[in-house]
Amino acid sequence: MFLKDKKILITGLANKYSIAAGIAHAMHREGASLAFTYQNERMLKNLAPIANELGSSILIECDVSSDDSIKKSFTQLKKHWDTFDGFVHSIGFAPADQLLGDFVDVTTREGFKIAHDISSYSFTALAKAAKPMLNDSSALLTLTYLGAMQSLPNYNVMGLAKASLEANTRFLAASLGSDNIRVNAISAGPIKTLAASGVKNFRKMLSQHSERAPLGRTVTSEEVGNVAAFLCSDYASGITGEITYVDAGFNTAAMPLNDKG
Ligand code: 0WD
Repeated sequence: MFLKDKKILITGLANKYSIAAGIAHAMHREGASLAFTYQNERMLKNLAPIANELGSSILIECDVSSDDSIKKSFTQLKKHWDTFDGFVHSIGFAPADQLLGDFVDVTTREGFKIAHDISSYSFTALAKAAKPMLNDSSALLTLTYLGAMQSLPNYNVMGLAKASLEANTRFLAASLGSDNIRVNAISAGPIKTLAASGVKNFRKMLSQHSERAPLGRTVTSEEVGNVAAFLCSDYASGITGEITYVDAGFNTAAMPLNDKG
């Protein structure tokens, strides 16, 4: 129970397949009290039973594209928790037309703006809003993907947004370090979720991942959840500004082993 006495806010739990669901389960298992935000009314239907199962009745609407919505959501949270110990930012978005086709052909100024706003700036925006309520030894966590470091088909402008998110993690870590607030990211391997289904040929990504990854498989949301729980716990008190890969080793292998000739 290494998160006993920790209060953690979870964002981006769209349904039971969300990575945020795996994280919430692991954090609950380790004794954390949880609160959740949801993007809009439509998301509440899937979130409510999961939150209930995890002993939480704190469900707050928060659309991270709006400063007003973020402000209102923290005012709401304050009614339940005077202070808390961190949040998980599990939010990413780019318009569908940005994730289909050749990068140069499909990327637009508007698509770039939206992808960076929702997938990267929102992490800063949430940190800004949360800061006055964060306890000593708090931890913030976001979810990134290898597309920040290496190109791949169709991921396109999301790769740029994830690169921004990773830099964001380092700058937030530097900014909040003096308050003893840690900021980290998990770079997860591909997992079949709602957001992932927006990336064309995602199934092919999964099978290629299993071929090249040293562990010979993909990862689960539960595995990501376990690392997330650790990173937000005091056991990780010496870790900040770090991108931790939970990808069955995929990023460490240049070629599949069965290609050795
Ligand atoms: O393979 C994967 N699934 C990977 C996902 C590999 C590596 C990283 N990630 C990242 C994603 O990029 C994202 O940052 O993990 C994070 C969580 O993604 P997920 O669990 O794969 O996807 P999903 O279950 O769809 O949750 C993302 C949610 C949204 O769901 P949809 O699919 O309806 O957009 O992000 C939320 C929303 O609930 N979201 C927002 N929340 C508040 N305000 C907003 C918004 N404006 N936009 C999206």
